[in-house]
Amino acid sequence: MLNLRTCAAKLRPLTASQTVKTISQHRLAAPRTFQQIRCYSAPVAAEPFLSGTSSNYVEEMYYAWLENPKSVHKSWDIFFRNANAGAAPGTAYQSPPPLSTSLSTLSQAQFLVQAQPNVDKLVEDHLAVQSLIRAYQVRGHHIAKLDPLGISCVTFDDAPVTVSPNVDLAVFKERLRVLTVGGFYGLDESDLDKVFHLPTTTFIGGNESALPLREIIRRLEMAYCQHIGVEFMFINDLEQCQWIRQKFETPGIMQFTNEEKRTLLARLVRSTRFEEFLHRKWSSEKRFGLEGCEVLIPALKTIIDKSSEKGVDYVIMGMPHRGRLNVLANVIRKELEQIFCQFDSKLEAADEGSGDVKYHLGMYHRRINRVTDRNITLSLVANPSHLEAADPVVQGKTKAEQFYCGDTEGKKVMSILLHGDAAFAGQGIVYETFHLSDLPSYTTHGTVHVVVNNQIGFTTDPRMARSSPYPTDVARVVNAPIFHVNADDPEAVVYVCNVAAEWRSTFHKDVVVDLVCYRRNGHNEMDEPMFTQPLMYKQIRKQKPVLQKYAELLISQGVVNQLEYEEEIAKYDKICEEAHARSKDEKILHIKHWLDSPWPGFFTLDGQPRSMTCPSTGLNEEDLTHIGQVASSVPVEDFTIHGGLSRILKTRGEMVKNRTVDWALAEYMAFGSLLKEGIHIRLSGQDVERGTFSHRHHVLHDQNVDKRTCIPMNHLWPNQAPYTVCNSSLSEYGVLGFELGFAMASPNALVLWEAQFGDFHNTAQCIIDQFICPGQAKWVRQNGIVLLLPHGMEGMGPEHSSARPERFLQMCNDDPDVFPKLDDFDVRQLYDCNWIVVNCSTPANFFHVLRRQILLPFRKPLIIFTPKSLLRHPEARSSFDDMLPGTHFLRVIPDAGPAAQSPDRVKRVLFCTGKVYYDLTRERKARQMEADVAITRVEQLSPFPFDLLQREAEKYPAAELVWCQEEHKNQGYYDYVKPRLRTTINRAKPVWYAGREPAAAPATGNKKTHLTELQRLLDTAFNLDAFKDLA
Ligand SMILES: Cc1ncc(C[n+]2csc(CCOP(=O)(O)OP(=O)(O)O)c2C)c(N)n1
Ligand SMILES: [Mg+2]
Repeated sequence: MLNLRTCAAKLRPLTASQTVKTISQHRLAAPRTFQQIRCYSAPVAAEPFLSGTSSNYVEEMYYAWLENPKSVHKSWDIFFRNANAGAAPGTAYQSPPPLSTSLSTLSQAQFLVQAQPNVDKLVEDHLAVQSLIRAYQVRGHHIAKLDPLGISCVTFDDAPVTVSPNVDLAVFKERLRVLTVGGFYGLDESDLDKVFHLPTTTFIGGNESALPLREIIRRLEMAYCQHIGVEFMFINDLEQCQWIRQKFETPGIMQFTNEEKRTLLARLVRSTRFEEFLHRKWSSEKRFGLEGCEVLIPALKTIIDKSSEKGVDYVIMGMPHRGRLNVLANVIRKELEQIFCQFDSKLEAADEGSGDVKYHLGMYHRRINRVTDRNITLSLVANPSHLEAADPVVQGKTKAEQFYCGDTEGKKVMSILLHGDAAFAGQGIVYETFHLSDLPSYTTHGTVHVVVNNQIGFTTDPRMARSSPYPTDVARVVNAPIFHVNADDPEAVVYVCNVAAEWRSTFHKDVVVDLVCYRRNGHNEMDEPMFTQPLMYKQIRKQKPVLQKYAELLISQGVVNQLEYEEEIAKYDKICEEAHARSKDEKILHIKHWLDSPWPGFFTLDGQPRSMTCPSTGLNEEDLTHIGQVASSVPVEDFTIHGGLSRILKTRGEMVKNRTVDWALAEYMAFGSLLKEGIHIRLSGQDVERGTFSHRHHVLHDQNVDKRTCIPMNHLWPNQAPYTVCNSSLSEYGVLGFELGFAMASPNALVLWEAQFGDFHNTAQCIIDQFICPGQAKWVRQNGIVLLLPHGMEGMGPEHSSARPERFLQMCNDDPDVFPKLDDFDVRQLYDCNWIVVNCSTPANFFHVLRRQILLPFRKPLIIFTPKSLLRHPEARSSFDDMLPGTHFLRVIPDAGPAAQSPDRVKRVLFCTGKVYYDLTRERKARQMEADVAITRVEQLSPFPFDLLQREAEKYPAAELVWCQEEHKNQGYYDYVKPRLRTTINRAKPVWYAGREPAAAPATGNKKTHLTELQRLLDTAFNLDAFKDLA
């Protein structure tokens, strides 16, 4: 918890240079006849009042004096004249002359000698008032009445939570002690009616520049200590701080018209009655109701209305379970019958796949915003149970939508993220997502975050769930202002939501609205909260629902009458009843109706692929050559690249002349050719621009000009699609989620995420397990994201070696025991699978699989285990011939040597995948066993190439079948491949294993052991007696 010491630290004033900047912004017109305060000829130590906090005040005085010398006290006038005249250190301050003496009659010398004892008190009082104002700005939220239950879970210190709003110094003494830490800065009862000049860092004065202390305190109380707690003074940008102060301090700024109040009431009616309706009809169904935070609906609608007014026409939202159905119904406006029919357990599923529970499904809806009369599209992204996992996905989708509509500043497309208090504080992905918010290739130009802070997470109290006072403290890292608001004050909520939306549209930065509320029921409707939170729930039972409170307020104000209120309720209840009646006609549940990202035009009207074929992924020689030439050149003038890179480009150029490609060039060819066809390509991940292994070099850096870069890929063709390559923050969960979201937005983009090393993908496991693997099954949503996972056992130790192929393969949905039907097999099989897993052994195949990803008539995630040492392996090269028109991705690469020429004589077929192929061929050659042992490469592991492998197995009737891998036996591919190979051959023969023993770690840390293990597996692979005794 925040203690007094940290509070005291927070009270530290702005630095003088900061203050000068703000003040100068506000007083640009002031003539600069005097040096800036920091440049006084009198050193700070020599003028005791010119230190720390007081220097701010002195600067205030100085600027006031510049504008009008008479506006400041005479003592200041003399001081500034003296200082301006170059008074020696310590002598500029002199006591003022007697009031009766005219200043003009005094000589310069006289200024420097006369004394007046009261000035110390005067300066101190002014400083005290300024400190007091600042204390309210910094710490006012600590004592604001934020908790509707009044049991505040937020303890900063012993601050009283509720204090009478009377401005009576006696009452406020304690309150101010808390606010100001060191007491009331020496101000006294007698000072309450003294008038104080207001600094430019406050707006409480309205049109007045000075106020009596009593009024200053009253206005600060109104601004900072009612139902809104504004946390913003940590923001580094002074213009932004001023903007917020102005929004909350300006007297009378929080005014609502009667019309606005009625709209707010109507929205609360809908929110409240929707939950009541569900409760009445399905009292024992889980719905994670919004009771206790019904104000969320008007809050979101306000943010959307205001954003629409500011020009936004597409809002992408992500949210957890709490109140999700209500948001679907009343914010996104999903047809109520579609929601209600989800409660009917007898409905049949129309779509293939698992489907998902109703409070996880997404939604996309375009409509007219009634308040602004402008079109608005709302999309709620489907999400798993895993709290906050959808955050980066929403951001990625938002970025993509901005990108595709040319919205470079986020003026048209924005995201809103909702959070629970426990999840917001607890889940690290929140932090990872915040850190994307200001990165050029990841920013969505400001997200409005709304926290449903019901002061509980399932059964756990905040004091056990977080170490920070608020659940929102994580947002401080990106300087996002945080507006805490008592959710039982709907007008305060709507006000801060308006400010939040305006903030976003003004500064394009994140902002947080913390709705401090309660949860009327248990975690879900079946739960008993009194087991664990008895006192809290006793209080909640006494709590009047917010709708009732607000209706009573408006009736008492004469804004509505009882009858109108009741009619509003009856009107909405009727809407619900009618929709319920209609919902009974629904017989089939269409998950398709819950799609969050439709791809218009990509599928047929029934949502089917336009064909079940894939054209050749080859490319004509001319294009291959052209891309190769650009890849080996610097396509801009006067650009000096590093000498080492010149050599790399030269080698590339030679390869192109020889009509060959290595891995990097193959990738270039695939990307470059798709860009020509209008396919946007986005490659993101840690250090992807150069490539972890220094092989890619997609961004060239001028060695002489700072930050001057060139991306040759963007200089390939006139009218090509743009290429985005971006080094990411050091996050896997956040960035992979983001790219997945980016890939959701359009089927006409190739979006790739590359792990630094393949094993690091496990810190993004939730995105893989919850979205990539089952996304289509749960949400009928396709996604063509590509994961590039560097993988290979190269003696680098337990880490950096394995991208864990076994994990991906274990999650493939193809049946190991069923030999599939083979009509239009290769594409149909891809259509049916949940993702594609490949490990290419040649650059050409890598080229083809990347292009196939786009040329397929549907989208599937693609997992590629990519090489490390093969990037530079002289044999891992491909000829242009393997990439020309008519060529395509080879799911299996059969042996093409002596073994294949005389297959009957072959004694063993080694099936393998990836880089071990090169070890095996080297060994085979060394042992002169090319006619005895065939080596078949399985390039596409999943979906399993049953058809081609059947052909391979049948081709060598006398051969033993062996699966060979460099990974340990319990890892890699063996457990996946073995049963499928057995099915392929109708279990006619055993499938033997040549590879490392089972192990806990993916690889040894000892180089020698590594080499010994490798030799041992090669010995087994080529020892034709190895399995004799086992047969
Ligand atoms: C990553 C993750 N861990 C655990 C859970 C289980 N769980 C579901 S809801 C919940 C409590 C959430 O509390 P909060 O974020 O405050 O939201 P509330 O339910 O109070 O609205 C938990 C722990 C989950 N869904 N996701
Ligand atoms: Mg909660």
